[in-house]
Amino acid sequence: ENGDESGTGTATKTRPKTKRPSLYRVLLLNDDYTPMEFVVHVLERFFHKGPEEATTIMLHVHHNGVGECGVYTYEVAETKVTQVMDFARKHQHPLQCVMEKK
Ligand code: TYC
Repeated sequence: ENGDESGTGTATKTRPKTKRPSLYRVLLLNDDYTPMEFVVHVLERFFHKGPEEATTIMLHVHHNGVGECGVYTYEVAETKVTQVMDFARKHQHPLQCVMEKK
């Protein structure tokens, strides 16, 4: 009967609920046309990768079809996807970026 602040007579616990946010992977998809250097630039600019890790991720996507750029909460992941898709479109590259729940 503790922690029932509004006094409904309900037995509640005082422990504050800290629900952890769901996490989402942001992925790049391979295609035949986007230049490798452009993909490396995207990974550096939007995902804060250094040149070495960016190149490793780009080559992983090139060889495997898909690869992870980072893991974020929903709103951050959604923003990354929009930023990458807008940047690719602006440069007329078919690069695709998507998010998936972990
Ligand atoms: N396959 C592309 C090429 O040969 C390079 C590339 C890598 C494209 C990763 C997209 O997400 C990608 N130019």
